[in-house]
Parts: sequence; structure tokens; C-alpha cells
Amino acid sequence: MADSDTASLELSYDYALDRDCTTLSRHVLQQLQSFGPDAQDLSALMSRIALAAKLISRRLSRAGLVEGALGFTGDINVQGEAVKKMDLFANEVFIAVFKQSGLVCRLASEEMEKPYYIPENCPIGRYTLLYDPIDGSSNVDINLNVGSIFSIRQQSGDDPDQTGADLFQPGHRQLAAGYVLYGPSTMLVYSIGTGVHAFTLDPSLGEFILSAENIQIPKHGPVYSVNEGNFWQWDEAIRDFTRYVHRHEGYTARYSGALVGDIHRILLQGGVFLYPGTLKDPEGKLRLLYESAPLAFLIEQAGGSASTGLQPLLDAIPTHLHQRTPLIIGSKEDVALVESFIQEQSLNERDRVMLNS
Ligand code: AHM
Ligand code: MG
Repeated sequence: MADSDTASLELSYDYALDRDCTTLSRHVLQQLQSFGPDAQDLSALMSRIALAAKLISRRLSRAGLVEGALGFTGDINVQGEAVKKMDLFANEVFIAVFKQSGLVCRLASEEMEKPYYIPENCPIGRYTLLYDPIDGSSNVDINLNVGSIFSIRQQSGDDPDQTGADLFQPGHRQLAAGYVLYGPSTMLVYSIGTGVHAFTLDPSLGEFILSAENIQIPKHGPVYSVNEGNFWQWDEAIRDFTRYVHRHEGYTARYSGALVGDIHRILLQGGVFLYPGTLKDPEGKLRLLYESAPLAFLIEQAGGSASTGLQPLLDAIPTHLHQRTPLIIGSKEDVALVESFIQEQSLNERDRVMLNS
């Protein structure tokens, strides 16, 4: 073998090895360019989330074979929704991985009415983890993709009533956010405010390995993702937007019933996801603190935008832990297009009121 061949082989080994060693915890430290205590904390938090993701992924991958993985528990959660066994399992997994971690004093999730305290962590655990353990759980029993969504915030108060009141802050305050997509492969996509990065779980290593760095969402994309079964329950503005995409070439509908998968597609290919308010639920379905805000943080970090229709989503301040909010999220130009229909409707309404007064 010529010297140049040996050198290039060594280079490609180096590259492959270096890539395989870019685990999540190492990546966080690289991003922050620091080994200081805050960087170490964030790195440790992300590796715990990765461990939760691996445990959930393992159970999902065998869900049809093991006892007690599929179906409902028979309980109704604080949202008034039937709880799936996998919701409960995944909720417990996040609690278990953060116990005795010294990292988070409190966890809050879709499945728990009040925040869950880990008193032994509280003297030193300065963070709160907000999460949706299994997002899109209607997909679990039919073996389609689901996700987990997470957000890390600084704990900024004592929270004596244990209502999580100190969390009622805009989404800009998130320190980190992301999701895990349990699809054909398991991916973890995260941001700590330094861009958006994707990791793929290599089952042979049991590690999340960096697979895409600094992801940028296209400015415009072909996908619109919305549950059109709610068409007659929407405001006229959302109906007008839908009519617009029906009448113009270049749009395609994609909706999986699992937000994380739909957002992942839009992050990579561009487009817009909407869950607007309906007659029955004027605030829509999605919860601000542990669904919409983390995804908005991530999509903005990738150069996209997110809105409630009335304000930037990251400016929205909740008044309670499980608050819902309408969500329009994705490529900048597509979100702006939806907003333009909403603005037009509110101008028309204003004119009508003025004419009648
Ligand atoms: P979940 O967290 O209880 O599963 O609910 C959230 C999910 C989202 O993943 C998805 O976009 C939406 O609910 C689907 O709702 P619908 O069936 O009303 O379209
Ligand atoms: Mg959810």
C-alpha cells in the first residue's frame, strides 16, 4: 500500500473514531467551551436525559412482546386524558434517572398534577426538568413513532405552595430544550442556546452519537401539518390559510398525530405545524411549558419561528403549570404566512365593529 493510502486510511479512522466519541455529554462541554460548574451541570443533565431516552426506547422496541407495555391504565390524568401504560412508565423513568442525581430538585410533567420534588437533591439541585414523557401516545399501541419532549429551567424560587409558580416565565428563560424521537432509529435533538444538534442512538454502543450539527430549518417548506378534522372548529383565519394551501401548488399535508415526528420532519425539510384553538378548546391542545415552549426554543435556535398567533410563543407567560396555548411553528416564511391570515381577520373584525358602532 502506498504511503498516501495509509495516511488517508488513518485519517478516515481518526474521523470515524472522533465522530463515535462525540457523545452528548462531551458535545455539551464543547458547545459551552467550558469545564466550569454550570457546563458540568448541563452536561450531566443531558446525559441523564439520554439515559431516560435509552430506557424508554428499549421498552418501546419490545412493547409488543412484554407484559404490561401496551394499552391503558384505566386512569385519567390531570389533563382529562386516558393514561397509557407507556405514559406512566416513561414518566417514572425520568423520575428514577434524576433521583439521587443531585441535579434537579423538581420535575414537572404532563402526567403529574403538581411538580414532583426530590427533597434529597434540593439543597444542591438548582434546576427543574419539565417534560412530556410520551408525546403522541395514541401512536404507541399501533407501533408508530412517538417522542419525549424536555425543557430545563433554572429553579428561581422556593415554590412553597408547590404549584411551580416560579416557572411562569417566558420560554426565553429555558436553559436547554429538545426532544427524543422514537422512530426507525432513536434520535435526540437538543439545544442549549448554541444551535440545534441531533444525536442518533447507536444500539451496539448504547450511546447517542452526534449525527448532525447546527441544523438550520429551511426558510420555507412544502409541508403543512395540522389535524384538518378540526376544520369547522377553527377560526376563519386558519380555515383561510388551509384554503390557501389547497389552492396553491407546492404544498403537501403531513400529520402523524405525534408532534415530535411532525416537528422533526419540518425541522429538516421546512414547512409549518399548527395546532390552533378550536370551538371546544380555544387554547388548542398543546401545553405551553413542556410541549410548545421547548419546541419553540429549538426551532428558533434552528432559524425558524413559533407563534401563538397573537404573539411570539417564547413571549407567552403561563398562569398555571398545565396551560395550553395555540401553536404555529416551523419555517419563518410559513409561520409568517399563517400569521398574516390571522392579522387580516382581526383587521376585518375591527372594521366590522367600527361600522356597527
Ligand atoms: P399527548 O401528549 O397526550 O400525546 O398529546 C399531544 C399530541 C401531539 O403529539 C399531537 O400533535 C396531538 O396531540 C394530536 O392531537 P389530535 O389527535 O387532536 O390531532
Ligand atoms: Mg404531548
